Amino acid sequence: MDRFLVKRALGGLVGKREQEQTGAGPAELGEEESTRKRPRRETPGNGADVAGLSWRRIRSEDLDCDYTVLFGKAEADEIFRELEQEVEYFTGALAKVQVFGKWHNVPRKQATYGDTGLTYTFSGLTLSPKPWIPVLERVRDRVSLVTGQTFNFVLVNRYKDGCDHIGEHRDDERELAPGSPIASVSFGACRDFFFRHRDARGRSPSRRLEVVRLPLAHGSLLMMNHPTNSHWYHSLPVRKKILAPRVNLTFRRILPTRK
Ligand SMILES: O=C(O)CCC(=O)C(=O)O
Repeated sequence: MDRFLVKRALGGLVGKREQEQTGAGPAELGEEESTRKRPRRETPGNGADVAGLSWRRIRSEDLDCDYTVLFGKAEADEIFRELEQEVEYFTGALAKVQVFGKWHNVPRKQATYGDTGLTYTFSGLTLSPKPWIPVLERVRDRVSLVTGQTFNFVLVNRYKDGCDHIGEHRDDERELAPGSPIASVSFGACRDFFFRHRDARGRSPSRRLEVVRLPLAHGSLLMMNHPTNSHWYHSLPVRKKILAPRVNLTFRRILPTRK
Protein backbone atom coordinates (compact mmCIF):
# COMPACT_ATOMS: atom_id res chain seq x y z
CA MET A 1 0.00 0.00 0.00
CA ASP A 2 1.22 3.47 -0.76
CA ARG A 3 1.67 5.56 2.33
CA PHE A 4 3.36 8.34 4.03
CA LEU A 5 5.44 9.21 7.02
CA VAL A 6 5.93 11.10 10.59
CA LYS A 7 8.98 12.89 13.83
CA ARG A 8 10.90 11.83 16.83
CA ALA A 9 9.62 11.82 20.41
CA LEU A 10 9.74 15.00 22.41
CA GLY A 11 9.15 13.49 25.78
CA GLY A 12 7.91 10.50 27.68
CA LEU A 13 4.49 8.96 27.92
CA VAL A 14 2.22 10.37 30.59
CA GLY A 15 1.30 7.81 33.24
CA LYS A 16 3.67 5.30 31.70
CA ARG A 17 4.43 2.11 33.52
CA GLU A 18 7.12 -0.39 32.74
CA GLN A 19 5.48 -3.70 31.97
CA GLU A 20 7.67 -5.18 29.32
CA GLN A 21 6.59 -7.72 26.73
CA THR A 22 9.62 -9.24 25.04
CA GLY A 23 9.76 -11.28 21.88
CA ALA A 24 10.94 -14.43 23.64
CA GLY A 25 7.79 -16.43 22.92
CA PRO A 26 4.57 -16.03 20.98
CA ALA A 27 3.84 -12.47 21.93
CA GLU A 28 0.17 -12.19 22.60
CA LEU A 29 -1.37 -9.38 24.52
CA GLY A 30 -4.74 -10.08 26.03
CA GLU A 31 -6.79 -7.02 26.72
CA GLU A 32 -7.69 -8.36 30.11
CA GLU A 33 -4.06 -8.68 31.11
CA SER A 34 -3.81 -6.86 34.40
CA THR A 35 -1.93 -3.59 34.58
CA ARG A 36 -1.18 -1.38 37.54
CA LYS A 37 -1.91 2.29 37.36
CA ARG A 38 0.28 5.03 38.59
CA PRO A 39 -1.33 7.33 41.11
CA ARG A 40 -3.62 9.89 39.58
CA ARG A 41 -2.37 13.36 39.15
CA GLU A 42 -4.31 16.47 38.24
CA THR A 43 -6.98 16.25 35.60
CA PRO A 44 -6.13 18.67 32.78
CA GLY A 45 -8.58 21.32 31.62
CA ASN A 46 -10.05 19.15 28.87
CA GLY A 47 -11.27 16.60 31.39
CA ALA A 48 -8.77 13.92 30.39
CA ASP A 49 -7.32 12.02 33.32
CA VAL A 50 -4.12 11.41 31.41
CA ALA A 51 -1.99 10.46 34.38
CA GLY A 52 -4.28 7.52 35.16
CA LEU A 53 -3.23 5.68 32.00
CA SER A 54 -1.70 2.23 32.23
CA TRP A 55 0.86 1.59 29.52
CA ARG A 56 2.03 -1.76 28.28
CA ARG A 57 5.45 -1.97 26.67
CA ILE A 58 5.77 -4.31 23.73
CA ARG A 59 9.35 -5.13 22.82
CA SER A 60 11.10 -7.51 20.52
CA GLU A 61 14.16 -7.21 18.33
CA ASP A 62 13.88 -3.74 16.76
CA LEU A 63 10.22 -3.60 17.82
CA ASP A 64 9.31 -0.82 20.21
CA CYS A 65 5.61 -0.18 20.86
CA ASP A 66 3.52 1.14 23.73
CA TYR A 67 -0.16 0.38 24.23
CA THR A 68 -2.84 1.91 26.41
CA VAL A 69 -6.59 2.41 26.50
CA LEU A 70 -6.73 6.14 25.96
CA PHE A 71 -10.49 6.74 25.99
CA GLY A 72 -13.02 5.23 28.38
CA LYS A 73 -16.09 3.58 26.86
CA ALA A 74 -18.45 6.57 26.99
CA GLU A 75 -15.96 8.93 25.36
CA ALA A 76 -14.83 6.33 22.83
CA ASP A 77 -18.49 5.71 21.88
CA GLU A 78 -19.05 9.43 21.39
CA ILE A 79 -15.92 9.82 19.23
CA PHE A 80 -16.81 6.74 17.19
CA ARG A 81 -20.30 8.14 16.49
CA GLU A 82 -18.82 11.44 15.40
CA LEU A 83 -16.24 9.77 13.17
CA GLU A 84 -19.04 7.81 11.53
CA GLN A 85 -20.93 11.04 10.85
CA GLU A 86 -18.10 13.35 9.85
CA VAL A 87 -15.32 11.48 8.02
CA GLU A 88 -15.50 11.64 4.24
CA TYR A 89 -13.86 8.65 2.61
CA PHE A 90 -12.21 8.30 -0.79
CA THR A 91 -14.39 7.20 -3.67
CA GLY A 92 -13.76 6.32 -7.32
CA ALA A 93 -10.19 5.60 -8.40
CA LEU A 94 -8.83 6.38 -4.92
CA ALA A 95 -10.88 3.55 -3.48
CA LYS A 96 -9.22 1.05 -5.84
CA VAL A 97 -5.85 -0.64 -5.86
CA GLN A 98 -3.92 -2.26 -8.70
CA VAL A 99 -2.49 -5.71 -8.00
CA PHE A 100 -0.50 -7.40 -10.80
CA GLY A 101 -2.12 -5.09 -13.34
CA LYS A 102 -5.71 -5.72 -12.18
CA TRP A 103 -7.87 -3.20 -10.34
CA HIS A 104 -9.61 -4.22 -7.11
CA ASN A 105 -11.67 -2.37 -4.53
CA VAL A 106 -9.60 -1.53 -1.45
CA PRO A 107 -10.95 -3.92 1.23
CA ARG A 108 -11.81 -1.03 3.59
CA LYS A 109 -12.53 2.70 3.29
CA GLN A 110 -9.82 5.33 3.58
CA ALA A 111 -9.48 9.08 4.06
CA THR A 112 -6.68 11.49 4.88
CA TYR A 113 -6.74 14.74 6.88
CA GLY A 114 -3.91 17.06 7.86
CA ASP A 115 -2.23 20.44 7.91
CA THR A 116 -2.72 22.82 5.02
CA GLY A 117 0.02 22.74 2.39
CA LEU A 118 1.09 19.13 2.96
CA THR A 119 1.13 16.66 0.12
CA TYR A 120 1.70 12.93 0.04
CA THR A 121 1.79 10.14 -2.52
CA PHE A 122 -1.10 7.72 -2.64
CA SER A 123 -1.64 5.11 -5.33
CA GLY A 124 0.90 6.93 -7.47
CA LEU A 125 -0.92 10.27 -7.14
CA THR A 126 0.21 13.39 -5.31
CA LEU A 127 -2.63 14.43 -3.01
CA SER A 128 -3.35 16.96 -0.29
CA PRO A 129 -5.10 15.82 2.88
CA LYS A 130 -8.48 17.36 3.76
CA PRO A 131 -8.32 20.05 6.44
CA TRP A 132 -8.64 18.84 10.05
CA ILE A 133 -12.14 18.38 11.44
CA PRO A 134 -12.92 18.79 15.17
CA VAL A 135 -13.26 15.10 16.03
CA LEU A 136 -9.85 14.29 14.52
CA GLU A 137 -8.28 17.30 16.24
CA ARG A 138 -9.73 16.08 19.53
CA VAL A 139 -8.12 12.65 19.20
CA ARG A 140 -4.85 14.07 17.82
CA ASP A 141 -4.56 16.54 20.70
CA ARG A 142 -5.23 13.87 23.31
CA VAL A 143 -2.51 11.67 21.81
CA SER A 144 -0.12 14.64 21.85
CA LEU A 145 -1.02 15.38 25.47
CA VAL A 146 -0.14 11.89 26.69
CA THR A 147 2.86 11.21 24.45
CA GLY A 148 4.50 14.61 23.93
CA GLN A 149 4.47 13.95 20.18
CA THR A 150 2.99 16.19 17.52
CA PHE A 151 1.35 15.09 14.29
CA ASN A 152 0.43 16.87 11.09
CA PHE A 153 -1.40 14.13 9.22
CA VAL A 154 -3.83 11.27 9.81
CA LEU A 155 -4.84 8.30 7.70
CA VAL A 156 -8.33 7.00 8.52
CA ASN A 157 -9.14 3.36 7.76
CA ARG A 158 -12.72 2.13 8.17
CA TYR A 159 -13.46 -1.59 8.28
CA LYS A 160 -17.20 -2.21 7.82
CA ASP A 161 -16.88 -5.68 9.43
CA GLY A 162 -14.37 -8.49 9.88
CA CYS A 163 -14.15 -9.10 6.12
CA ASP A 164 -12.49 -5.74 5.62
CA HIS A 165 -8.78 -5.92 6.32
CA ILE A 166 -5.31 -4.60 5.56
CA GLY A 167 -2.47 -6.79 4.29
CA GLU A 168 1.09 -6.91 5.59
CA HIS A 169 2.99 -3.69 4.97
CA ARG A 170 5.42 -1.29 6.60
CA ASP A 171 4.74 2.40 7.08
CA ASP A 172 8.15 3.37 5.81
CA GLU A 173 7.24 5.95 3.22
CA ARG A 174 9.67 8.60 2.15
CA GLU A 175 7.34 11.40 3.24
CA LEU A 176 7.44 10.38 6.90
CA ALA A 177 9.84 12.35 9.08
CA PRO A 178 12.78 10.03 9.83
CA GLY A 179 12.63 8.43 13.26
CA SER A 180 9.13 9.64 13.98
CA PRO A 181 6.53 7.43 15.72
CA ILE A 182 3.10 6.53 14.37
CA ALA A 183 0.15 6.74 16.77
CA SER A 184 -2.65 4.29 16.00
CA VAL A 185 -6.00 4.93 17.69
CA SER A 186 -8.88 2.47 17.29
CA PHE A 187 -12.63 2.77 17.74
CA GLY A 188 -15.39 0.20 17.33
CA ALA A 189 -14.88 -3.55 17.01
CA CYS A 190 -11.80 -4.99 18.69
CA ARG A 191 -9.55 -6.50 15.98
CA ASP A 192 -6.34 -8.51 16.02
CA PHE A 193 -3.28 -6.68 14.80
CA PHE A 194 -0.11 -8.56 13.86
CA PHE A 195 3.55 -7.67 13.56
CA ARG A 196 5.88 -9.90 11.56
CA HIS A 197 9.62 -9.32 11.27
CA ARG A 198 10.86 -8.72 7.73
CA ASP A 199 13.28 -11.70 8.02
CA ALA A 200 10.46 -14.00 9.11
CA ARG A 201 8.21 -13.54 6.07
CA GLY A 202 7.49 -15.77 3.13
CA ARG A 203 7.71 -19.52 2.57
CA SER A 204 11.35 -19.90 3.52
CA PRO A 205 12.15 -17.15 6.01
CA SER A 206 15.81 -16.54 6.77
CA ARG A 207 15.07 -16.38 10.53
CA ARG A 208 12.53 -17.60 13.03
CA LEU A 209 11.08 -14.74 14.98
CA GLU A 210 7.70 -15.00 16.66
CA VAL A 211 4.79 -13.01 15.30
CA VAL A 212 3.50 -10.41 17.77
CA ARG A 213 -0.30 -10.34 18.13
CA LEU A 214 -2.17 -7.49 19.74
CA PRO A 215 -5.95 -7.11 20.04
CA LEU A 216 -6.65 -3.41 19.52
CA ALA A 217 -9.55 -2.40 21.75
CA HIS A 218 -12.18 0.34 21.40
CA GLY A 219 -10.55 3.62 22.48
CA SER A 220 -7.01 2.21 22.47
CA LEU A 221 -3.74 3.85 21.45
CA LEU A 222 -0.79 1.93 20.04
CA MET A 223 2.44 3.92 19.69
CA MET A 224 4.67 2.41 17.03
CA ASN A 225 8.06 3.88 17.81
CA HIS A 226 11.20 3.95 15.70
CA PRO A 227 12.65 1.62 14.44
CA THR A 228 9.60 -0.72 14.48
CA ASN A 229 8.42 0.23 11.02
CA SER A 230 11.81 -0.31 9.42
CA HIS A 231 11.98 -3.95 10.52
CA TRP A 232 8.45 -5.18 11.16
CA TYR A 233 5.48 -5.52 8.84
CA HIS A 234 1.99 -5.15 10.28
CA SER A 235 -1.45 -6.30 9.21
CA LEU A 236 -5.08 -6.51 10.28
CA PRO A 237 -6.34 -9.88 9.00
CA VAL A 238 -9.86 -10.97 8.10
CA ARG A 239 -12.00 -12.05 11.05
CA LYS A 240 -15.23 -13.34 9.56
CA LYS A 241 -17.06 -13.61 12.87
CA ILE A 242 -16.76 -9.88 13.49
CA LEU A 243 -19.86 -8.12 12.22
CA ALA A 244 -19.35 -4.66 13.69
CA PRO A 245 -17.43 -1.77 12.11
CA ARG A 246 -14.11 -0.35 13.24
CA VAL A 247 -12.37 2.93 12.50
CA ASN A 248 -8.61 3.29 12.92
CA LEU A 249 -6.68 6.56 12.88
CA THR A 250 -2.92 6.56 12.28
CA PHE A 251 -1.42 9.92 13.17
CA ARG A 252 1.85 10.69 11.47
CA ARG A 253 4.39 13.44 10.96
CA ILE A 254 5.00 14.12 7.31
CA LEU A 255 7.86 16.15 5.98
CA PRO A 256 6.73 19.50 4.57
CA THR A 257 6.30 19.54 0.82
CA ARG A 258 9.31 20.88 -1.07
CA LYS A 259 8.47 23.83 -3.33
O1 LIG B 1 -6.37 -0.48 11.13
C1 LIG B 1 -5.31 -0.68 11.66
O2 LIG B 1 -5.19 -0.92 12.86
C2 LIG B 1 -4.06 -0.70 10.82
C3 LIG B 1 -3.91 0.47 9.92
C4 LIG B 1 -2.58 0.44 9.23
O3 LIG B 1 -1.95 -0.57 9.14
C5 LIG B 1 -2.01 1.64 8.69
O4 LIG B 1 -2.66 2.72 8.72
O5 LIG B 1 -0.86 1.57 8.21
